[in-house]
Amino acid sequence: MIEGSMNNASNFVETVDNAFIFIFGISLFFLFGITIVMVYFVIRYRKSKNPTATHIEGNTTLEIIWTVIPTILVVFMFYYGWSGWRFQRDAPEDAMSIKTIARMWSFSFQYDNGRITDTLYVPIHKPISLDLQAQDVIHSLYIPAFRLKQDMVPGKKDIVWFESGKEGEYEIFCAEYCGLRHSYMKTVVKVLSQEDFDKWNTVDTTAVVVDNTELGVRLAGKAIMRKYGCIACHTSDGSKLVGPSYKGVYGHKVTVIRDGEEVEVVADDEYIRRSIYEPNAEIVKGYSKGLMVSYKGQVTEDEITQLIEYFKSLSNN
Ligand code: HEC
Ligand SMILES: [Cu+2]
Repeated sequence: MIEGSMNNASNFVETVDNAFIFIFGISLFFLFGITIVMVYFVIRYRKSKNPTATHIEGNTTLEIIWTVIPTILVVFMFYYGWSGWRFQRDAPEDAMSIKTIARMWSFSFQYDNGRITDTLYVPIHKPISLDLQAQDVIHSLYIPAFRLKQDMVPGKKDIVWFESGKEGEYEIFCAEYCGLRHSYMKTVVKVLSQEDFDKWNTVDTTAVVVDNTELGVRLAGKAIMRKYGCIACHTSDGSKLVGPSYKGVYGHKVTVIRDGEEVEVVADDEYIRRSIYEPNAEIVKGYSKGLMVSYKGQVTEDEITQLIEYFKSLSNN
């Protein structure tokens, strides 16, 4: 167990809170101190009591005092802040690594066994290191209860870590404005006991069961859409978000812009696969290029097949 994680949501709560209280306390002290002295002077040296102003040349002792004391205070603030930050940077070697992906507009978490989720599950009393990757624009992983925040910059590899000492559910936000549906990038981290975590981690929900009933197909499709955050931009009810709705797409004619030219294509299996693996090769007319990133290497062929079945079911009625 890492020092400081005992009963706190994370091992950083103590250091961050101490630095905060220290800085806040000093600021409060000076706010009141200066205000009181100022008010006192205004009254004490008002015109009726002190009609002629005194010319003061300076006072070396005072100058030294008000330079040295604030310098010492600021150095302490820096020390507190810096030591807390250093500690957040150095993940222990035995930390469990979870790949954390941010894209417009969702987070997803990928575990060593290949499992991908939109909620972060972690065991209690175990150091966890999050391997951060932004796929499109700058995002920022923010877990207020853990006192943890780190920008996620495309092309830059950053790692943050934590150890939680308190089971529960804590909010995760994106703290860097990343476009239209930025505020939808919220999810949670669930801190479980080791047994519950192991149980969760062995029951495999990645392989969504497909039976051939319409309900089965829809459940599987919805689960995949949630897992990869497609629902940030697409709906299944016909309403437009950032991308077109899936309703009524399959088997119908779609007007797309390919190499700057408008062409009509039929949305068949191949078209759907291309839309997911090379989304910017053909842009549906009326929508913007560059918003949807390729899901090659993430969405598997099996999942594409399931999605196609799902889209078919949305176009049948
Ligand atoms: C950041 C927003 C965003 C996300 C996330 C996103 N898409 Fe898209 N998608 C778009 C936009 C915008 C278009 C239209 C432009 C284009 O053709 O690339 C589009 C187009 C499509 C099309 C073609 C639809 C049509 O009407 O012809 C399919 C299929 C598709 N997306 C599937 C997916 C799947 C599956 C996922 C998740 C694995 C996903 N998208 C995630 C924005 C997004
Ligand atoms: Cu974001």
